[in-house]
Amino acid sequence: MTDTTRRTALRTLGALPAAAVVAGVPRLARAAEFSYKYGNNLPVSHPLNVRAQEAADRVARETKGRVEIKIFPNNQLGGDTDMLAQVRSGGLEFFTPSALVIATLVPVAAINAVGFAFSDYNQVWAAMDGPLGAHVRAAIAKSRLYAFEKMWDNGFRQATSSKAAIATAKDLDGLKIRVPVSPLSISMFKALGAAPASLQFSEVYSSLQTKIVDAQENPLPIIQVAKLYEVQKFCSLTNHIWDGYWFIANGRAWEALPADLKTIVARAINEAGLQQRDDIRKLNDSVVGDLQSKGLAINRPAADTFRLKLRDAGFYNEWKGRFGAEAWNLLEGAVGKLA
Ligand code: X2X
Repeated sequence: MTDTTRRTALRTLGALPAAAVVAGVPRLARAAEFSYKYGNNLPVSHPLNVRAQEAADRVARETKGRVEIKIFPNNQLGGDTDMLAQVRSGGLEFFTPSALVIATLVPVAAINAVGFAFSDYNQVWAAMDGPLGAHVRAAIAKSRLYAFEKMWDNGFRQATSSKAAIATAKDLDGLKIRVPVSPLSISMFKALGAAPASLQFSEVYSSLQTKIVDAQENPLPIIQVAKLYEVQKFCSLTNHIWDGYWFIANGRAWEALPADLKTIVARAINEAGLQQRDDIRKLNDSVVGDLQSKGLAINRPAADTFRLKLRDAGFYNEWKGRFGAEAWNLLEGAVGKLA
């Protein structure tokens, strides 16, 4: 290839939708034996998409083109609720719902999101790579979905607002805050006195812009890549929920793969997940300065007023009942007594 034809080829590639660029590998003359679609709700620049693309490239290489994974980022295939329906029906083979979102189908999956449960990443990964994660994966399998072993990181969720900084639980009184389509998030923000509304992530930017809601809550890397600083003024580092993504596959599609290909795909996805966790940890350290420079006022509230209000409102006892003793004991085994 001459330089000019390479440049032309690259320009052509650049003009195609991301999903048509298969794993950075030239299209083989022969179609892949297993051509799988993976959808997610995040912009392409988020580490989840960067690492997923690397995993897809690796799968294409190591299976010699037998397995192709095409990525549809940024809600191209619809919002979370739509993608969850598609991965169940087989219209989509892979999806990464947040634990909050897959909990609309597998309720116990929200257990990692109990408010103010985890205090740091050591606790998070010990639990999710250990008995608590195994418990949730077994529950996901009952819905005929396969959950890969390693969860990917979304992060500790923080609150942003166009109105005022949140310093104590009192500041949440009546606050119109967007939360994901997640019963646990609604219950928690109601217990805290706020007025939460469930919206899919695909609607967050515009609902803040048009003031349907005044506040939202997400991990810092998402606030950054989704440019929420353009429509918000305050960012309060509440760390109220630790949230992660389950990398899931349609059960039938997963079973259709021969064992040797399953091994390659699982290794590529799980190892990319570990790298993605590292990316998020590093981003968490660097992103605060970037968000400040883009105009967000940052504050760091203490957890005590929030925890107390949740306890007084009966939030922990209610969810202990809803998740059941077995799951709750696994959570408390990892983080200490909550209820
Ligand atoms: O919808 C959200 O806020 C997000 C992107 O964090 C989830 O996937 C739950």
